[in-house]
Amino acid sequence: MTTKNLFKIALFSILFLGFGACDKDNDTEENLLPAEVLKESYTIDRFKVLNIATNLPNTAKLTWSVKDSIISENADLDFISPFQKNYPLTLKVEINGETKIYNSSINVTKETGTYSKYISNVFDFRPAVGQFTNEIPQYTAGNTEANMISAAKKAIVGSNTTMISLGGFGGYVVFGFDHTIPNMDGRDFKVLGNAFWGNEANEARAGSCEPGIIMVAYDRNKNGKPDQDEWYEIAGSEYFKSTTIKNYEITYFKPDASKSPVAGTEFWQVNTEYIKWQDNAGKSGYKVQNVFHEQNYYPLWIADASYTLKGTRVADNFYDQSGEGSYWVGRSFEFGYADNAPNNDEASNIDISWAVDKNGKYVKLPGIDFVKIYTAINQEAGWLGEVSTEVSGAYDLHLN
Ligand SMILES: [Ca+2]
Ligand SMILES: [Ca+2]
Ligand SMILES: [Ca+2]
Repeated sequence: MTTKNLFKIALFSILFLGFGACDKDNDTEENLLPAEVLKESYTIDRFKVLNIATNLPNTAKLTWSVKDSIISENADLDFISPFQKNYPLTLKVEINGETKIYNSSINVTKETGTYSKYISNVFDFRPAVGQFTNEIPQYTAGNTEANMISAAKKAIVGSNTTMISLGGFGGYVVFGFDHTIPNMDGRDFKVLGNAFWGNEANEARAGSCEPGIIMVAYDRNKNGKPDQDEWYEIAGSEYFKSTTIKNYEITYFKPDASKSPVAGTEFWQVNTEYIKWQDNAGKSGYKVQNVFHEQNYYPLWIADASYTLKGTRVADNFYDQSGEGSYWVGRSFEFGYADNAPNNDEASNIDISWAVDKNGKYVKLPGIDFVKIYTAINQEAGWLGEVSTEVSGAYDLHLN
């Protein structure tokens, strides 16, 4: 045998034994946890979600902590912070009676550029029929839906806003922010409207309160837009009550211009059979045209002869406080709705932790990127007209 061949055999043996040893190690350590699960450190900008995936067996129990606070018990960690700061991170993994601790850190850096705490974009706008529809924002002949979404954007983006009206039940707007609003302890963002208190000597926390349902979305797939499966409803104070109707649907029909107005008995009733509506509970009727608003109440950019809006319907909150039809007030709900309390009231602030899934189960979102608001009430408050949610902006309570 040549020296060269001997060398080859020796090398082969070393490789073979080497692999053999490796196999043996794997056999004995099969139940042991890997030496490394986390990187030494992570870096993420403020107001951005860092996702750390572990790929451990799903029988493992994970506990994520920053110092003494447990921040998650999920397989993946979604971490977000509004502070430029370094966080020591600990992951405790328990499996088959074995426990292992992994240490890392998260370095939260200041973003380049400047975030706005206010709404940065409007994605969709479709009001219900209403006495302010086609006026707030203003419709001009030939406007398309895209034009009206731009008009809504002009009204509610940034700090210097005006207002949009969502009309009656189901009318909605969808907007977003240029960063993720983090879900911190307590309330996280404010929705601005035009609610105000009435005569507080008669009743406290009642007045022009026109509640809107708030939905939130976290941009989990990071495509910059809200996808259907990313939406969750904020379960406000009325959510679990038996008087609240889930999956309510209402269809509004375009007014028939050839039909003569049917005046009512009250001075303000110009046409009591103005806009026909029909709901998914088998009820139908007409929305009244009043003397104070002469424009068409049906969105003029919608060519269809009818359209349907849906969502959670909350019980009527307006009543005639005067007893003679002259003074109507709406009761404010305790928490979790838009345009339900004055802008300086705590009730206009929303906690992302109130979000629930379709089955009413609370979900834990790291933060939110998008908000949808729609009118929650299907009520005509006498001469005041339909209860309609107004939106005049929104902002992140954690960004200063
Ligand atoms: Ca929160
Ligand atoms: Ca998305
Ligand atoms: Ca209002």
